[in-house]
Amino acid sequence: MVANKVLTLVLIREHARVLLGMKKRGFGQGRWNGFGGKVEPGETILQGALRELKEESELEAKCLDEVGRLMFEFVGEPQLLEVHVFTGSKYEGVPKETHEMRPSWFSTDNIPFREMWPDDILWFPLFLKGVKFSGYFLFEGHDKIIDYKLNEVDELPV
Ligand code: N91
Repeated sequence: MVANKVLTLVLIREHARVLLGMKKRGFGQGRWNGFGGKVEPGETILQGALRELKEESELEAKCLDEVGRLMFEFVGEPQLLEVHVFTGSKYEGVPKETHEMRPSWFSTDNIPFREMWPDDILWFPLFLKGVKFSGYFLFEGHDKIIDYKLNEVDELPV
């Protein structure tokens, strides 16, 4: 059995806007993403989320809440991606372009779904509604979802 790869995804939300970053390299390149990445050995998932946010945007979040848990499977790849979705609205700093990401604020009624991962249009409405959610997406390649489950939940799995 292969262990899941644990990743974080941070969506900074302020009033009616959300901060996304255009991924300039690597996995997800050319798509607007939240900020995040792999959790390193020795750090908690929350510490990983705070670190990746700082590395990719130069923002220091004062508080992050976990609001979603998404599992991604890619046909032909044995390892599942276990993505912990965090949000927060209190931070210090000004979003800056880094070697990884070009940040930009988007109005919550103008999220650029056509330039995002195809699952985002399915779960973002739950995120924007402010409820917790849990999902599983099976991808063929990086553009096609061939199966999925998505639920609003009271509590995220531990
Ligand atoms: O970053 C955002 C907003 N979404 C996101 C969706 C994904 N679907 C599959 N993967 C690997 C994703 C990463 C981020």
